[in-house]
Amino acid sequence: MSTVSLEFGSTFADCLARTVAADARLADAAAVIAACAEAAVDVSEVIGRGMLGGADLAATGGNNSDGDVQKALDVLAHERFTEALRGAPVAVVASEEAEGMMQLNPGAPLAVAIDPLDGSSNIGVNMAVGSIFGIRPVVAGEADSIASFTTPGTEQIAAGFVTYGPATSLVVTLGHGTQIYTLDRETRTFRLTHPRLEVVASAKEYAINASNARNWDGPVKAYIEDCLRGSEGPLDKDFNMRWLGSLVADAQRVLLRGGVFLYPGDNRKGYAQGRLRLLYEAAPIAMLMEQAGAGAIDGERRILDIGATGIHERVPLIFGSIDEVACVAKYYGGRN
Ligand code: FBP
Ligand code: AFP
Repeated sequence: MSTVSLEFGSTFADCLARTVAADARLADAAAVIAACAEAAVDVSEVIGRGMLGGADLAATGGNNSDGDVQKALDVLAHERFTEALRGAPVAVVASEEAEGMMQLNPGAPLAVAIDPLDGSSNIGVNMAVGSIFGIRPVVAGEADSIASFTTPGTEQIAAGFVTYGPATSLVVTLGHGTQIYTLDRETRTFRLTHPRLEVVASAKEYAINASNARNWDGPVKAYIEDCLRGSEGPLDKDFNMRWLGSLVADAQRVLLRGGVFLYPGDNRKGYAQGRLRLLYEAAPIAMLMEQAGAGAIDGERRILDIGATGIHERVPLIFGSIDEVACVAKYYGGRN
């Protein structure tokens, strides 16, 4: 990984400049992340005002790509991030809030997959939500086709997410480790607060929506049953459980104190591949996890090895502390 040395308290702009000085090939991706950071500051301010901002951010409107009802904040975040990406070297965007790909700057080198507002069910109840993005090269001569998004996640140059929580934080990787920047609201500047994340290899905390237990895939059912048996079962330790209803917030917790997150496939109609999207949820989170020494699989395959066949494709997602992910893989019949 990195030889770039980044210091606590440095501004995000300084850290990007240092990273690009060390590897000039990252200049375009750095410009895209800088644009996302600017949009995130605006979205954070809107969220921070809540109902005092003059609009109900949870008000429902149209439907997104999946037929989900869109909330006002979903639409606002989509528009703000799209506007920011238009000013960056981005040719094409795949957003959760748009059915087809959006062509932005013909000839530009990068493709961006984005969930502008993740954790929609938390809007309106003052709980953490986020934004997630993954940045890939445009496949030469294929800017108009899906080709730039069907390559495996290993092709991502950079990835990140923003958590709009008690503090707003920006979690990023440009392939040189994973860092967290915290928003200084007074100066509207992100500053480095976690220069190099290293997720603990083993932990005793899992995150899963337990209300779906009767519908889960067999291996996940068996794994969680063993977690519940605690130190009296084969896993030989007592677990704690957390579920925030927001992938970014759960992912940030896993990055900072370890554990494992699971959104498996289940028997509900439309959930055979779980709920989360490969391009703009699973693949960026997987890159951030791997860059912090953690793992991400769909049960049998490494998430970053999977290529999408459609921009809104779903994938079962299990990520977190490397030993815990390996343990879940064993329930799927893996050798690890
Ligand atoms: P949205 O795309 O509607 O925001 O949903 C994604 C998500 O909120 C994830 O962030 C979270 O992990 C998951 O849905 C929660 O799903 P469930 O309601 O099934 O527990
Ligand atoms: P604190 O008093 O330590 O803040 O804990 C209270 C609390 O966090 C409460 O807010 C939660 O509902 C509850 O603990 C969660 O408890 P579990 O850890 O048992 O899930």
